[in-house]
Amino acid sequence: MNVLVVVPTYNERDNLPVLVPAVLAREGYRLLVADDGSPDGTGELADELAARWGGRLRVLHRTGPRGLGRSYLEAFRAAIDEPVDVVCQMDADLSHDPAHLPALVEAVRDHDLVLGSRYLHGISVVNWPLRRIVLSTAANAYIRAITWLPVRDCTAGFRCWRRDALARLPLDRIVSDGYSFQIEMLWEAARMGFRITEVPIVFVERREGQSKLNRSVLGEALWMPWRLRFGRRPRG
Ligand SMILES: Nc1nc2c(ncn2[C@@H]2O[C@H](COP(=O)(O)OP(=O)(O)O)[C@@H](O)[C@H]2O)c(=O)[nH]1
Ligand SMILES: [Mg+2]
Repeated sequence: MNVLVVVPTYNERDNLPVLVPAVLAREGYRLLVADDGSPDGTGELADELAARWGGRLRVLHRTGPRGLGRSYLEAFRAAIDEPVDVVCQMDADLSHDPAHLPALVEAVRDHDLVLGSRYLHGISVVNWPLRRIVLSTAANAYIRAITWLPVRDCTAGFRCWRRDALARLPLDRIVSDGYSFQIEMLWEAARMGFRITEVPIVFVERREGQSKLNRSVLGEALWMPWRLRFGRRPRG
């Protein structure tokens, strides 16, 4: 299977040089980095890495308003035109171990979307303070209660799509950013009747750089389930 891994970056210069060789160590894997003009120079560093890896690493330099959702949408639109079977998405901060990629890719053989889940067998997160565990599990329970999404980890950012399925998803309807983006994509996938499954991963909190989780990202994620459930979204 040909795999394209999409990675959004904002200030990840300490992490990207570790992530890139780990992903590209596998045959048939390519990378698309979507950088949002990181002030720390992650974009230039990604260009240097791209020169070293030939055509296997491409960099999308975004301009204009930054955002995780915006970056993913732009990268996914580029990804569905690529000659690949599978499109994966993961964070750049090494929270998502590339060693889990083959399990996700294997599971997508008979599914449309595979989630790398932190909540399949208890809670598999490393180095999270208790308040972050409570926040994330409570957020997931809340989202599932409102949306009835049939998965354990609705906000997972480690995912694997069949390219042809991703190409059918109505990307122009997606309005949100942050965690809310992951919820919205999952909702649209479920509405399309996609075959969705989860495989367990161990999530390790970043050691370098900073999380971009903030109040507005959280607020959007708490509001979005209601918008989805009652369909009060502007038509894209
Ligand atoms: N392109 C882009 N990437 C972002 C943005 N915000 C976060 N990211 C990336 O998204 C991934 C997850 O972000 P992170 O801050 O670690 O969120 P957390 O793991 O939930 O704390 C990382 O690879 C970040 O570099 C953004 O505005 N634009
Ligand atoms: Mg992170």
